Amino acid sequence: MENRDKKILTLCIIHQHPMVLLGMKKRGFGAGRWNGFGGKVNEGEEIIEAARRELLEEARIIVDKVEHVGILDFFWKDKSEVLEVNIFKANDFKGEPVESEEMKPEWFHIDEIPFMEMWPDDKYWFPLFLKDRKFIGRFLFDDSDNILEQELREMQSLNI
Ligand code: 6OG
Repeated sequence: MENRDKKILTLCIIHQHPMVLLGMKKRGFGAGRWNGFGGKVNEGEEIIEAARRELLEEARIIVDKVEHVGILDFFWKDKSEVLEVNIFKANDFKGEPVESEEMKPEWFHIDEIPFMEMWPDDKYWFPLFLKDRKFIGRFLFDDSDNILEQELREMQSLNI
């Protein structure tokens, strides 16, 4: 496990209760699913700066205060790659979300989050996200992206 290539990614969701801002991923990995905004962390870049950059690139919005709320590791049964997805929450932002080449933004009421059109892990951790909890976890998928195994733990802090 330790030798697998690990990619560090960000995922940022704007939460203005009772609404969340998601984007329809238009291309690349996860295309056709609603998700938060995010992507790969560049060499030498702070993870939180990567989260801000992706929000600007993908939704054209600027966030100042963002909170690191979750760390999820994703594994696939027959792939060596591991994704470490760092989840961030922001409540306020500047600008108006607009569609980019990568994402089509849309607001959802928390009772109408489209879990059937999201990554299958999301329905497990989103309730913690909405309650302002912090969490870590790991999910193992098969090659059709079905969950084979999962662990999810609420944490007091992510400084582990
Ligand atoms: P690019 O490769 O397009 O960034 N991501 C996931 N998000 C959820 N909710 N579940 C997963 O389960 C995910 N795997 C990756 C991280 C990919 C974006 O997709 C997120 C990034 O925000 C497997 O640069």
